[in-house]
Amino acid sequence: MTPLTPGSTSSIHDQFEELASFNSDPGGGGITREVFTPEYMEAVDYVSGLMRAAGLDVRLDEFANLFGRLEGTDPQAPHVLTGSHIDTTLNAGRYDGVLGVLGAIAAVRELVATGVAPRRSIEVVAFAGEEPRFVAGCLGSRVLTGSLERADLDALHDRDGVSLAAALLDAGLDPDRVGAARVDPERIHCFVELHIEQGGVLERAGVPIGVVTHIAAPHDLLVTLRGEASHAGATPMTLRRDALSGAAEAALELERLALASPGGTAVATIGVLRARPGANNVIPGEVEFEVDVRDREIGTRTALVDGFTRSLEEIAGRRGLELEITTITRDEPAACSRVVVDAARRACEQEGVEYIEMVSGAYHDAMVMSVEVPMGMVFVPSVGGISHSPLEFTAPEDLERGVAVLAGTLAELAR
Ligand code: HGY
Ligand code: MN
Ligand code: MN
Repeated sequence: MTPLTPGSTSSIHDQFEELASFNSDPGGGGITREVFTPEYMEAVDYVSGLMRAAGLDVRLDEFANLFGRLEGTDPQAPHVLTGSHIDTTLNAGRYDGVLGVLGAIAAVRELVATGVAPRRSIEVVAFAGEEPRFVAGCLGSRVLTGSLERADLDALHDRDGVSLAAALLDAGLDPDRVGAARVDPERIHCFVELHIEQGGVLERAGVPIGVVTHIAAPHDLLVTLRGEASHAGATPMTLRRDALSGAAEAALELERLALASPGGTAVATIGVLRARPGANNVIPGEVEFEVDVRDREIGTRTALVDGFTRSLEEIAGRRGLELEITTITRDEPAACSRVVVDAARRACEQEGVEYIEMVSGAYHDAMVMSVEVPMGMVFVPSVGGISHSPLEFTAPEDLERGVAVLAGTLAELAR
């Protein structure tokens, strides 16, 4: 499908359609567009064209974070940053992250079209690598805020063993120059992200807009259990050190701990598990799995991770398995700035749109940005609360309402 000429004033709905065509796995049913893949870099080109067509000054930083700038009347004033990501997780939907980028371009177009001349410049950003292809998420915003070291680029690998540094090189970028993408937080007045909710709170409440007050944060682990690979037929059950059986016991223990966590806001998932050597007639000698634990409360999250670590040690000891645990990310749950929250609330009131204040269960680049700059988020409903799935859907009028609220929020923050 040939992309529309980015110069055309294609509607945001056409743009969602176009962006969905940049897909590494079109036969999979959903959209897979992982960061730094060829399809991803083509999508970045496409969005650059949309930014230029909107009259924005476009730049790509050393980590392929894409920026489009609308100069304000006071170009020296700290600017308002708004955006999200256009990379996807595996077999995903078409709105996660994309709404925050296409919606920000549309919101800025709307402000210009209605004659708003913001005092503060407004920058639209598409952060590279929000999804965890390399186990850690929010890579682009970590680079911008200076929390991703050069050594991390070699240490982080994807499921095929490709390092982040190698993927950068494949995309024509220089890992040794990524540090130059650091932005002085003094130059950023605040960050606002428009995003689909990815849960069912708004739908159940029958309310079209969520103004986010807090973002739950992940503590992600990479766990390796090592037993003994041996013949599946000739090895008696009592003489085995089966790493996968140990991992299976750990997975059920993780679920039990999360369900028992006081306050009921913790969640825990093992979404990736690799058993080696991976033949059906060899007892798995080694299993590596990725653990994602999240909570809006740091105390209950820490208690869950500590409890799970003790369970892993007990299981490994009892089964004669070696245990290795590496912490991949440990982000602080983030509080949104009242400045941004109140601007979003007033934008809803001006639009005559009902809203609720709510917590985000998903993490976002806004979570990372909150370490250095005031931030906030605006949510629109996800039908059925489904996301990270081909079934992910948000009604067109909800998308447009989100853009209108973002435009009003930006107009106030950039005043
Ligand atoms: O996993 C997350 O919360 C985000 O959608 N990447
Ligand atoms: Mn996501
Ligand atoms: Mn997202």
